[in-house]
Amino acid sequence: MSTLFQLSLLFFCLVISAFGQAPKRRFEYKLSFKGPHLVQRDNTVPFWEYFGDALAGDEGIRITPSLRSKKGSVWSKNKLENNGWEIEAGLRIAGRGRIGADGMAIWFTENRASAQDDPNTNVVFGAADKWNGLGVFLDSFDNDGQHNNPYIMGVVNNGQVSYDHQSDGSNQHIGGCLRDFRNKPFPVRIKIEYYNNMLTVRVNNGLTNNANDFEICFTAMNVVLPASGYVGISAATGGLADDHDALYLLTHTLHDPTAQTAQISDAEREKFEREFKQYQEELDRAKQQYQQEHPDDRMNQYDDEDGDWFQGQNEKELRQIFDGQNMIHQALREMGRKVDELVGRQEMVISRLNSMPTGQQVGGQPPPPQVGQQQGGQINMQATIQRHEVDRVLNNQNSLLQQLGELKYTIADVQQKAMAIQSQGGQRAGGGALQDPIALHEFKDKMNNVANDVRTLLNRPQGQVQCPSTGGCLSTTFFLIALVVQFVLTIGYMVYRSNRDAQAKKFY
Ligand SMILES: [Ca+2]
Ligand SMILES: [Ca+2]
Repeated sequence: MSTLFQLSLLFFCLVISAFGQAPKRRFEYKLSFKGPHLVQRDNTVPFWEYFGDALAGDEGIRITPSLRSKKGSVWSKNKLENNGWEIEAGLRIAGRGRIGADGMAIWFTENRASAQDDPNTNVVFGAADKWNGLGVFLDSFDNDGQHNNPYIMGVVNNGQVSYDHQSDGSNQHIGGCLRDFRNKPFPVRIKIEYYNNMLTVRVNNGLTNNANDFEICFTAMNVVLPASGYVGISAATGGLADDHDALYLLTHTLHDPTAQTAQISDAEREKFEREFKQYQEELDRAKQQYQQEHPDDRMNQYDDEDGDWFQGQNEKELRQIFDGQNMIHQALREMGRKVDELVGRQEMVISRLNSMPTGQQVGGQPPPPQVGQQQGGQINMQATIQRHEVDRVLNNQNSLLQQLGELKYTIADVQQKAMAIQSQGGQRAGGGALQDPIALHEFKDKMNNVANDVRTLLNRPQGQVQCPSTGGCLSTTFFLIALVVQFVLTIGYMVYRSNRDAQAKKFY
């Protein structure tokens, strides 16, 4: 049974190795472009031709500016002639609006644009309709109102069918995926692979800058494309407009790794690489010469910046933020790794510690007494030390509790005394009417004076009083009554005032 299993596993591995072997890739520099130094002095891009509103810069080709109703395209001068290939394009689609239009397309078609074309016929994202080959569309605008744009999709045409814009090609595409590709900090990258009649479109939606970050948008089997075709990128704007930039396009041909022509391919590759290197050197020389001739030219500024040719200030800041976040992310990952390492070490130490007493017990036979005593002594000592520490902590806590209790008693005592003082004060304040001996004495003196005055008046000889003949003179009885009323009022006022003072004191 196990032999059968091993045999089947071996067979499975052989099958995997036979079919899973990656194709050989060969870079096609005549079907590729990439900045910097993209344009030559005569504003042409080597091996490429651009049409319509497209404009080539040093770091990329602006297929359309963000203006209404613009169309542009860029096409390879040479044909891609291989039955397996991979095209990777770096694009930037940016606009101020929440919605953009119309979109962009990457082409592999039998025919291409020419200078004699009527611009009105370029109705499919800036290129001609009824194409023969493949178009991978980045459709920004939602024509059919299904809320499924921006959308990336592939449409294969045999040269007979008109593209249906009104339905956003929903019945014509062979696969697609919903991806927001507008206004991203990094270039949006589309990788189209055609090999063994299988078409795979992978996407990086411009949130990371890592070279290998791609996710599959769609895969389609049994796709038949022309044996050779031009490679192109086109774009169009409508009532709404975005900048559509093609930053680079890299083409590789894919070859069967087991084919006999591998040796010849290597030789060819070396030759092409040599040619490419010579070409690059030539470009660098031309650039240096240009810089010497035009030392103040703005072009020099762009040379120091990496792919920033089309970037505004905001995009640059966004990109810096994303770079910073990437760095933080990396640092966090590194920290996480170190923490894992530490945890691993700690576990190792713990497991070793645990194994020490167990080993002693499992040993079974009584160890030599000295060694046994030493080990036991060590372990006991560790335990005792720990017990001491715990005891000390407990003692500290107990003494702290005691101190807290004492503090509580003291506070209660102080509170009691304060309350006693308060109540005493209240009592004193309550008896305020009897408390004012000085005032009473004064009052008594005044009353005495009044009484003396009254007595003096009463003791005066009657004859000296010249009463008027009329009854208007003050009678003695009336005067005494008035005096008593005044006395009662004064006493009442003093009692009232002392009560009020006592009440006021209570509040403080
Ligand atoms: Ca559309
Ligand atoms: Ca739609």
